[in-house]
Amino acid sequence: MQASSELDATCINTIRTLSMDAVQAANSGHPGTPMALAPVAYCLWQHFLRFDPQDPIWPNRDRFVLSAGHASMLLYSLLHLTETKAVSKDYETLGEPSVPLEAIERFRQLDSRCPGHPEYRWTSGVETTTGPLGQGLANSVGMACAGRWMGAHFNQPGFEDLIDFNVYALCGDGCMMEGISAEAASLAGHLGLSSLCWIYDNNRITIEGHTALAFSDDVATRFIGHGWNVTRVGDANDLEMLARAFRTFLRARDRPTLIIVDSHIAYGAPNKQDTSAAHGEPLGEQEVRLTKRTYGWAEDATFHVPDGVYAHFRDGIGKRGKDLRDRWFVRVRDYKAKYPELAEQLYRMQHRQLPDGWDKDIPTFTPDGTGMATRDASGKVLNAIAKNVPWLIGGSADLGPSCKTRLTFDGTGDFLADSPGGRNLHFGIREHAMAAVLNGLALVKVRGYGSTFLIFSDYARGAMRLSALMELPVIYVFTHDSIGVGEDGPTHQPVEHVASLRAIPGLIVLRPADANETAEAWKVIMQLHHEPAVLILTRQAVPTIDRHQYAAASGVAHGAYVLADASDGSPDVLLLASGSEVVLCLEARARLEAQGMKARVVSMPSWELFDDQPQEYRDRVLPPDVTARVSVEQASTFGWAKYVGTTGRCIGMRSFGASAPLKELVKKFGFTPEHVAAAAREQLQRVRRA
Ligand SMILES: Cc1ncc(C[n+]2csc(CCOP(=O)(O)OP(=O)(O)O)c2C)c(N)n1
Ligand SMILES: [Mg+2]
Repeated sequence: MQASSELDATCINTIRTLSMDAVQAANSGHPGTPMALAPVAYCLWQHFLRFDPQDPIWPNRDRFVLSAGHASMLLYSLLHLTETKAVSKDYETLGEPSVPLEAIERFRQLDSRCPGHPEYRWTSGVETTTGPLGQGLANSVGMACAGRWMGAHFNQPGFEDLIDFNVYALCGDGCMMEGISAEAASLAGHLGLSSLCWIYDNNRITIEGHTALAFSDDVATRFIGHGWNVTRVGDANDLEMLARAFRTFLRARDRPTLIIVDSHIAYGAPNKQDTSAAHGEPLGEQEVRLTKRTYGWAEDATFHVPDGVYAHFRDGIGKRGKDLRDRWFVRVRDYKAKYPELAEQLYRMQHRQLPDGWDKDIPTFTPDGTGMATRDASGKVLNAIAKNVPWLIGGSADLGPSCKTRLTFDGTGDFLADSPGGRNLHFGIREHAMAAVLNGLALVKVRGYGSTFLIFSDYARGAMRLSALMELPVIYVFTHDSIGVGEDGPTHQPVEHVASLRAIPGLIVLRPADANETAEAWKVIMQLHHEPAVLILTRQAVPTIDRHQYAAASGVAHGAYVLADASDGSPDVLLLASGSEVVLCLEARARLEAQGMKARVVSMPSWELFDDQPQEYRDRVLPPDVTARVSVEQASTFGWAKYVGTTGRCIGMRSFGASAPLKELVKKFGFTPEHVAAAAREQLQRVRRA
């Protein structure tokens, strides 16, 4: 490789000027970092990244994550100049470019393939959505875990390198400061993820100014402490040193690599280089011209791609990527002949399909007045499903024994540095990284689940929101779902969590009432392709409802269903509940019926699924003319008015909980059959008075 060939410089300056011009045209965005990191990205993409622009979803491609998502123009410029092709939602490569020049000209405008920050599923070649700093780094750890696991599972004698992709992530000071990067780095170091390479843009600038204001970590020492291989490039423009650093990474066998690159934000801008002003605002027309002059660029040319640039990328990453990709598919053909079952698994996994018979071992639970905790039912169902879905893997943030998410059947094992084929992941007490790692798994199409107590979903929320935004079918299992936790007290009793999860668009929240609803919830979840799901489960036992007496649990698929109706099918009052409060409503209903009042109990495990039903179904479950309504849920009442109306009554939590035996808590907070029945009676009186 020629370190300073003119063509290299032209390509690098094309990335820089496209980025400057796009930000200037949009009159918003972040020009400085793409300008500084253009040589780093160029060196990586042109000479190392195993990526085929013609087929940007080839399964064994190296992943490139731009964790510093504000530098999005860097990625868009690369996708444009490498002529990366668009891929349809059905995984078909389309002939058209993913990022045409017009998209760059319309950076940050409505419907442009170049939104403010990179968005997965919107722009082909964008491997994950980034913008919230640190998330991309943690995603990259998940991707590397997925690669590790897939290698252990799919690579076979004669096919030892079928899955061996590397994962590169580019980050800045902001990513380094965010706690999630520390969680993720600690986990990656522990697992010895040698396919992982982070590149840290050490420009010492953030929005408020010099990092001296808020950051003085010795990053190298910190990462050595995390068990990483650390190397340094003193000048972001030194292609030879950059190449050497990447080669050092490629030689690493037992640990991840951090490359610290010293750079100058807005490199080449005479008045803005090394200033925070270059971080998040356009350079200004005049400064753009002056910078172009520094680069030896035509000052009047905008969005200019000089002759030979496309061809140079075609000859570099284009040719190398296509050769690697084509050779890989030839190997897969041979693999298919030799290992047809594994090849079939790989295909289905990549297309988010399930194996035939995936649900055949899901148990049905017999009616039982004592019943079992829904977390226990979930553990049994999860194991029954995982037995038949080999690429369903997951774990817990150190609460596996409580959340019942451990896979216990033969051949599961632990996912560790020296046992990468294990299916039980151990995230350690790192909820935020756990959720982001799950996103990383899902981006590589490994089906992942993670568990903790519902209360600690707060610690994972930043990444959960991105599961939803990226439309990834990640599975969250959150147990200890309410004041049902009892003696642990208000620090461990979720109140606002269910409502706040329901508020995330696209996230399917399920809070099943008993063991059979839990089984049905898992069935729904496994069949989701583009939605993450949260399964909210009890710590304490709840009765297993007699489905001969009451409606079938398969109603869960509709989100809400009539569990027990008024004897004549024409109720005076509706009792709506989810989870552990459903049986409570059955008891209240019996009391009301004994007093001559006709009540219907609606089990409502999932608002999102119910809201998706046709109006006719929703009206059948919640007849509009029955306005006497009571909702019962051991959580914030926020949102229930949508179903009970402004005249209905919500029984729920309006304060934090308390530390006491559950028996006392249900009395204190009104979760007793007497209280629910009394509320229903009041509702009936109100309606009769009206
Ligand atoms: C979680 C999160 N917090 C805050 C922001 C807003 N933000 C965007 S970039 C940035 C500064 C980042 O500094 P650095 O990573 O050093 O990037 P540079 O300016 O060097 O490109 C901030 C605070 C964000 N995107 N994400
Ligand atoms: Mg910085």
